[in-house]
Amino acid sequence: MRKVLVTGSLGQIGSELVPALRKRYGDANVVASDVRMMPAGSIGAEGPFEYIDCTDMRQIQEAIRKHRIDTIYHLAAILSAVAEEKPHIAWSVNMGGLYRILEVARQNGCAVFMPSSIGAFGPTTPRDRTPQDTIQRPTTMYGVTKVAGELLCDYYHLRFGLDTRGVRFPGLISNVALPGGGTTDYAVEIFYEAIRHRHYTCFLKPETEQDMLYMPDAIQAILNLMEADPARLKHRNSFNVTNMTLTPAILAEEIRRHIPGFTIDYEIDPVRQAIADSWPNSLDDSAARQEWDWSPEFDFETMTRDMIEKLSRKIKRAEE
Ligand code: NAD
Ligand code: AKB
Repeated sequence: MRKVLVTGSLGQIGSELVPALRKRYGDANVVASDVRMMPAGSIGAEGPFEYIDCTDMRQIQEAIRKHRIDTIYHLAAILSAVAEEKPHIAWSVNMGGLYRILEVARQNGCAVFMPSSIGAFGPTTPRDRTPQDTIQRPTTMYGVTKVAGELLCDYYHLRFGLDTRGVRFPGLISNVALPGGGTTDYAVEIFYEAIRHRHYTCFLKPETEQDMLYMPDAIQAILNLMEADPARLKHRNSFNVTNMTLTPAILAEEIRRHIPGFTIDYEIDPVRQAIADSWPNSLDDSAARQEWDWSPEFDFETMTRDMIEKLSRKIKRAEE
């Protein structure tokens, strides 16, 4: 049975990954951690939780030894929009944190999962169906840390034999935790606002194309990649994974089919628009399909229906 540590576990991905890992490996075998304290009744409650700042080697080392951890899911990071506001902090957390996680993993023989992003590509990358192996010259601090992180994980695998694996996620759409300050956040916010107010003001232009993935498929991708036969993996860090190419206008139209009268207008945020314009429109995920049988379940229609059903119930419960 694996003994798992999840860093940054109170964020958008961790809030759904921790319960999925606990279902698979048992509550006691999955240690959640974050630099924020766990709010009462949240995901850490049914299993162990540790306060860990991923830039603090001692805190990571102590938790790994105390819980005899063999696998680390390293989610702690600063996302793209916040990283442009605070590039020095983004460098320190995204690079400094990853380096320390890899070092402690090397000393203790742990496997490491690190999610990269479409943000690891830049304006000179082919924009449509971006290949697995292609030009990576990002122009954002987030992208710089993501491409360097992919290379660092590859280095630890090649040089020290560490079992490092990762995916490049597009924007993730989810209904458990809100996103943490990225460029694709509109695709989550729009659902909350549509249900609450039947109106959303979007910070990206209506025609901005970006790939998206629904969180249940993202969680399945993480679980499947980490359990994949290593002999089949030619690319380790990181596999393109994706599901649907959306624009704010297309997503708004689909939501309107479920919530008649929903309206959208646009107040463009130049910083986030520039980040989005520097990223690919869509990804080619055939390497993930070939090497570990990646195959998402949801499509645009089923994702939208599921989001609206789940969020409507959640918002109604919160208002009661
Ligand atoms: P998030 O912002 O929702 O959560 C990140 C968590 O990290 C937060 O709970 C935060 O408190 C914690 N954190 C910040 N600094 C820390 C530190 N110094 N030490 C420990 N914890 C710290 O992010 P997320 O969406 O869950 O993303 C997790 C990972 O997945 C990140 O590497 C992100 O780049 C990547 N990713 C996310 C998406 C997405 O759409 N959500 C897409 C591509 C890649
Ligand atoms: C962000 O917008 O920063 C993230 C990502 C795609 O990496 N959602």
